[in-house]
Amino acid sequence: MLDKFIFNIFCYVVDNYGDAGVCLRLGNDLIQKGYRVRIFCSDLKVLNTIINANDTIEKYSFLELKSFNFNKYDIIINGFSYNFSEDIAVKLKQNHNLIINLEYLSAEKWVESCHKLPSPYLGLNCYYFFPGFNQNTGGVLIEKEFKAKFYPKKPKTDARDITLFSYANIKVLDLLKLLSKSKKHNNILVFEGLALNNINKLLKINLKANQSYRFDNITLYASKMVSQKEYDNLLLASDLNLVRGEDSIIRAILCGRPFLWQIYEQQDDIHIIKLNNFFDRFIDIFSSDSDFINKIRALFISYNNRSNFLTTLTNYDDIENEFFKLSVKMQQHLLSLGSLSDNLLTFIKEKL
Ligand code: TRH
Repeated sequence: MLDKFIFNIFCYVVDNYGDAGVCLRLGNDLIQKGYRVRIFCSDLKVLNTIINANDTIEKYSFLELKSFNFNKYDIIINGFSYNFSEDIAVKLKQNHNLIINLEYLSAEKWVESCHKLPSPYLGLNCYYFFPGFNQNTGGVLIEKEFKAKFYPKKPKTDARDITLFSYANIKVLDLLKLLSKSKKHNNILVFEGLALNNINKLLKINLKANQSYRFDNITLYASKMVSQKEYDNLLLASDLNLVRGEDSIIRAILCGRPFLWQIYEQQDDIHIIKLNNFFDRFIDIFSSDSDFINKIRALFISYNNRSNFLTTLTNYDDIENEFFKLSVKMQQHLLSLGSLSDNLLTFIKEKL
């Protein structure tokens, strides 16, 4: 039924890579499902940093939006409720185009009551669509290709492979101290940009991409940013992933491996409320694991610089096995929600 339709993703990049990351991932997943997809991006440089070598998505800049002629077979996926101008709205109104406001990921309860509601923006044919962590939301993006690459993993006995993608974060130092007490050697891949700058500042070193630095039982390997698929593969191959925004955290969960989330900071500590809601949603599902989930919650809160819990832990080794088991449960739960792209396509078919 959707064969003749073209998906147009409006991707307004506020900051960092997550906005482009989510839009690119959704676009590629729709292409895999046989649809034609165009992406209009406000920052093609950001998009091009993470785009994969074989991606066939059609790319346009935001400037091109103004002169673009949409027809009735265009569906608009408006990434994160971008306020596009009235002249664009007039064109979309003429064709009665379906517009989906794809929202930010949040585990807050209110999301469930707003998911799929009409959005009154400029009188357009527009609906909210919320990713999320239970059946009352759109779920998260799960590409078939990603699922096929998954393999179960147990922690290795002698070494631990870790990826580090963070913002400025003083608590990375506490984490390194904790890892240095481990019986295992820690190989940490640090990505260029905010994560590497942070490490350099904390350790007073000047590590550059393709260089390494060893101290205690830790070796840091600095890396340039890689394509999104390469990044996903690195997460899959690791024993612990230190992630940050909404796209990398979902990948980390889907890998079924332990992870720590440095959540994107918002005013008035809203991000800490979101972080707590995230754990609440998992306690809703795995109530018998609530003690351990709360321990991991405390770890995350501390990693986000709201407590000193990290310094009270004697050894990461002590929690690693249980953390692996919990991570697999979280992964299985997300998989059970079905892919956001399928949930979205079902919704679109209802609305056309
Ligand atoms: O880049 P981010 O910090 O983006 C953030 C969040 O999305 C946040 O929710 C949003 O509000 C804010 O930006 C404006 O983190 P995130 O979401 O994890 O996105 C990173 C993307 O970059 C993700 O798609 C993975 C990708 N990536 C690569 O492709 N290659 C790399 O080498 C790395 C480290 C990441």
